[in-house]
Amino acid sequence: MLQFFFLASVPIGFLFAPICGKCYNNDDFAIQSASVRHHDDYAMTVWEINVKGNAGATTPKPVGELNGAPVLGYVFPTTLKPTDVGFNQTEGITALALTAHPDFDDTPMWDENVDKNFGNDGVIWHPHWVILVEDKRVEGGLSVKEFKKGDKTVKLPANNPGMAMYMDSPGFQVVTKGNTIRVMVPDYRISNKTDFKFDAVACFMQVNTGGKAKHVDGGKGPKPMLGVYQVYSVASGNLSLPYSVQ
Ligand SMILES: [Ca+2]
Ligand SMILES: [Ca+2]
Repeated sequence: MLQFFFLASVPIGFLFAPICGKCYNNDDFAIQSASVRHHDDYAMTVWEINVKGNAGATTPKPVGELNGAPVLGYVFPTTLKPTDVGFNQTEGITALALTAHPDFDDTPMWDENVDKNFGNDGVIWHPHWVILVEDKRVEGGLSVKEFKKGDKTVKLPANNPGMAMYMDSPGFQVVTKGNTIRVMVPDYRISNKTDFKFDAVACFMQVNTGGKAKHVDGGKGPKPMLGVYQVYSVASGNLSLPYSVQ
């Protein structure tokens, strides 16, 4: 009982971590190589990122709110077209982002931790299709492309979480083991494309829902809904998307 009162009397701020992008820049995000291999027998590609440390072992500490919520990601920018994965044709880079974010769940159709609650899986590494665009409002220089709610020209894949950005939650299996994080993508989910190029990026992102959000850059100026604030490592070193599917 004493312990209960002690916990209950702790100001809420102490239960959550301060927002910190640099804190997560460790070997778990130091990319050493990346590959995408096609497996004829299973009609799928297996996408892998190898890091110096333990892939997926570091996840963000919750900050207790959606606004400013931290998101860590292993991202594969590709030369796939937005239409290959179910979006309308639009300018930007089609990327498969493996993410973890304990403050919110954006996979209402999936229950990745298998506890029958579909709304509590944000911290489990899971994939998103996103369209990335250049964005000078954030230090990482990229954000997920947004659109005006109700824009009739916008087409999103079936498992999009209903936000006004080019994002889908495709539900592909993600596995972390040792220094590797991998995701399995059935061929039909990428329009049977096996001739694309790709790169791999480890980065820190943050959500902005408007109002007074705390961002790692001090929150100067307007912010994107989901922006890249820090790039930890890039497989190619220069984001040239040099790698081919094997
Ligand atoms: Ca979920
Ligand atoms: Ca769950």
